[in-house]
Amino acid sequence: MKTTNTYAGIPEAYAVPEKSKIVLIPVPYDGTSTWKKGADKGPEAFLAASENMELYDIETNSEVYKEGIYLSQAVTENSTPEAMVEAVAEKVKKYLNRNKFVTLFGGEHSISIGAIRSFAQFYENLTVVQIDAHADLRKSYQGSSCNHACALYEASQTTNLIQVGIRSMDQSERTVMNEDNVFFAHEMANDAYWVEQAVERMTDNVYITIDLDGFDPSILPATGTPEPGGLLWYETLDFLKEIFQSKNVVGFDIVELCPDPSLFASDFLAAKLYYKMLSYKFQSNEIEDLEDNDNDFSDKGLKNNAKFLNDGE
Ligand SMILES: [Mn+2]
Repeated sequence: MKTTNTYAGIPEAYAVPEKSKIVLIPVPYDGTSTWKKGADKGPEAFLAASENMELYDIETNSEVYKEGIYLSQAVTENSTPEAMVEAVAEKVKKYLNRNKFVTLFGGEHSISIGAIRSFAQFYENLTVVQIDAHADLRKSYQGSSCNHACALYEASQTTNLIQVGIRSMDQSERTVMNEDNVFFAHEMANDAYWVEQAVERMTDNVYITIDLDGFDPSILPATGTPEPGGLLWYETLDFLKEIFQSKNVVGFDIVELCPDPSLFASDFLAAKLYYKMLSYKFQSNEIEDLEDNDNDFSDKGLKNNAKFLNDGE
C-alpha cells in the first residue's frame, strides 16, 4: 500500500529506523464504519499527497524531516476490532520503548483506542486532546467496545480527556462525558477564549487525536461522517501551536480521511496538518540540542517504563 518506500519521498538517510526520531505508523483499517466506507484508503492518499508537498515549513523556518521520519510497516490486522486494537497497541509500545516520537495515520477512529492505551501506560497523568465532530463516548456499539463510535470511551476512563469541536452525540453519552473538559462547537463559535481555557485543563503530557471530521466540511469534505459547523484551518493551527509550545506533546494520530478523487484537497489538508504538527513539535530542537545533547525522556513523567523493556523487540 506504500506509494514510495519513504514518507513523502524523503531521502533514505532521513528515513532509516535507527536514526529517525519520528515514527509514522499507517493503520488502513475500516472495519466498523457505519456510513461511508473508505477510511482504509486514508493512509495511501495521505502518503501520496505528502509526496507532493514542499518539505520546507515557512512558519517555523524548518525542514522537520531532517529529524528523521521512519515509515513503519502498516498495521493490517483486521480479523476483529479487538485484534486490530491490540496490534496497534503492541506496535506503539514497541516504538515508545525505543524513545521514538510515535505518530499514526488511520483508518477509522477506533485505531486510536490501542494507541492511547499504550501511551496511557507509558506516561503519567496523560491528557488526551480529541478534535472531533463526534463525542465517540459509547461504551460499546454494534456489539464491540472497539467500534469507531467508542473510540474515546476508554480514554475517558483512563486519561484526562479534553474534547474539542463536538457537535454530534447521543444523549446517553452525556452520562459519561466530563462537560468541564468539553468544548462544543456551538460554544466555541461565540467564545474567543476557548483555546486558553482548553489548554488550562491540560496536564503536562499531551497526546492529540484528530478526527478529520472535526474540521468544517467546507475545507475537509472527504470524511465518512461530515458535520457542518467545524473548525477552520488557522484556528486549528493556533490551538495546536499553543499546545505544542506550552505542553509536552508525546505523540498524535490523524484519522478518518475517506479519500475521494474529486475531493483531493482533503488529502493535502491531512498531509499538511501532519507535517505542521511535526514542525511545531521539533521547531525549537536546534536550540535544545545546543543546550542539552542527550535525547532522553527523564523528568517528563515516564511511568512503568520497566514493563515495556521485556517485550523482546
Ligand atoms: Mn471520531
